[in-house]
Amino acid sequence: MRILSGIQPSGFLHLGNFFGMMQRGIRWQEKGETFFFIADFHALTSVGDPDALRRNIREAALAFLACGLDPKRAVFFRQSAVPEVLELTWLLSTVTPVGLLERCHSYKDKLAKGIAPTHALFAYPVLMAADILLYQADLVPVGVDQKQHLEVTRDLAVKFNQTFGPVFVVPKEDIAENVAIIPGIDGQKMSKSYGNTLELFGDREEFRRRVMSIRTDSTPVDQPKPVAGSVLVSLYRLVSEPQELEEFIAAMRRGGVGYAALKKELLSKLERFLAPFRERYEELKAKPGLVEEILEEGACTARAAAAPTLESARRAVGLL
Ligand code: AQP
Repeated sequence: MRILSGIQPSGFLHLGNFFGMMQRGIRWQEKGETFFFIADFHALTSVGDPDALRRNIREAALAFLACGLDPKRAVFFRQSAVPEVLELTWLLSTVTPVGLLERCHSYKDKLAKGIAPTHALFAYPVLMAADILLYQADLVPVGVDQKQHLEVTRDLAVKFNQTFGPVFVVPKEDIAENVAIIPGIDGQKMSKSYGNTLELFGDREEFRRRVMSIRTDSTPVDQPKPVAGSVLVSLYRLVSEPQELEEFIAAMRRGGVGYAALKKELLSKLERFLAPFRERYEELKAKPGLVEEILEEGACTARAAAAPTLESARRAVGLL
């Protein structure tokens, strides 16, 4: 079984990326043939500063490796190092109804956030379909925000196969309900472009400040606190033992503990959880050239895997 997933270097990686995709994707290393990529072509739709993009790419690669991606088991590469993906995007575009792209929530959300309505942003799901179909992936671990894009990928694979013959594996999504949407400090989906993230490897003081500014209601210290819909509980659940979670929830229900104390308790569990990853991150960061070497080697393997698919697709449409 081949498992593939990607991450955009559109900013620093955060807890939502970790629990929504990275952690689950990395677990597949033990069981299948895994491909992970840094989606730098995709990031061009939102990052306009070349230096920022270069920095983000390196940071995303470091973060993924620090979180446990093992380049000996997984193929790890930059999307743009396999330019075949762009040719496949074009071939898939020929079977992509405009209406299908017009219905994509992510496009509408990004416009609402003030991102310019470029063709690249509009065509993003076609490139994403090419990312997946090029490697004949069976399974794609993602957060729920990518569900619709996965449906587009499946639609395009089926339509292409029906029109030109069986070229593509039709992939399945791998979404885990308990981590489908990790909330950010304001309660919305944690997202690089919402400015509401808890970064995995960012400045520690800023991390503390952000945890302490997580949105809560104004229940007084002595009163019981609502548990349903609480961002504190949603995040605490991810990084604590069941017994600790029970005690945290019991303290909220009892009252007598203020939000500041609850946030400090959450902070300590987050720090505990992230400590080994942060240590590994610092080690990797200190090794010049290592990340670049890993990505280059991954790109060679990825290109070799991509070539036969592209050839089949070219042949199917009549280009060979
Ligand atoms: N809050 C989240 N909860 C669960 N999963 C999430 N993912 C992202 N945020 C959450 C999952 O992480 C993977 C990589 O995401 P991405 O960086 O490629 O793009 P994204 O989903 O658009 O992430 P952001 O942070 O929201 O980026 P921007 O702001 O640039 O759009 C995906 O599998 C995603 O589901």
